[in-house]
Amino acid sequence: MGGDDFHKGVKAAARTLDGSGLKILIVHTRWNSEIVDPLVRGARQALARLGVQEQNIVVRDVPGAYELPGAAQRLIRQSQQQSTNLVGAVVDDLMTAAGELSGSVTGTAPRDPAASVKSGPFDAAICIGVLIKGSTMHFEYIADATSQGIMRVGLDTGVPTVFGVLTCLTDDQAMERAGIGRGADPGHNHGEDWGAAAVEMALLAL
Ligand code: DLZ
Repeated sequence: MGGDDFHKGVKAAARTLDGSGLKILIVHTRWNSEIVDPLVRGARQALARLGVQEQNIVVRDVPGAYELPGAAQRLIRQSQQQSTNLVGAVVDDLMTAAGELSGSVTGTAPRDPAASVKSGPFDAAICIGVLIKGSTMHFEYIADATSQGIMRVGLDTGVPTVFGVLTCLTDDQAMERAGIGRGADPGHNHGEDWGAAAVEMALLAL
């Protein structure tokens, strides 16, 4: 490893990723919002580039990084519970069929499946936040709890949950990783990688 051909960061997936059938949750913090907001934008841009429909991206915010795992778990569980409501699903299907039938009878255009909100649970989630070390031990405790918590959300719910939390020693480190660095090179927006990771993990199959 090393030398001019060394590629730091994630190599693009070998297979084509089609996110057009996916529903993705983004939970982000309001702490450090000047850095978090560009990261959220980067994630959304990657999702759009991979075909995820705008209406199938649900975005919620929480105060700080410590709240990310609990919020993500609650929202994922809600989406899973809603989709196990079989009566609702059957009614939904019947309504769709009736709408399409009436469309064909009246001559109006059939429903465009690409433009509709996908029902069912989230296929993946992305937790986005920025922790910047201060002069106390707060950083260590929150970073540890948040990273462990986000891992647990993914394993316990079965929904891939991307760790989109920067844990930086300085403001400049965080800004460079959000693509808004103050130097000549603004850096790379890691939110783009997180969006792509969510689609890749949602589509993971044998
Ligand atoms: C308290 C705190 C501190 C000191 N630093 C950050 C930070 O850099 N990034 C962040 O997202 N949140 C921080 N918080 C807030 C905690 O994550 C949490 O919101 C509060 O402790 C309330 O539970």
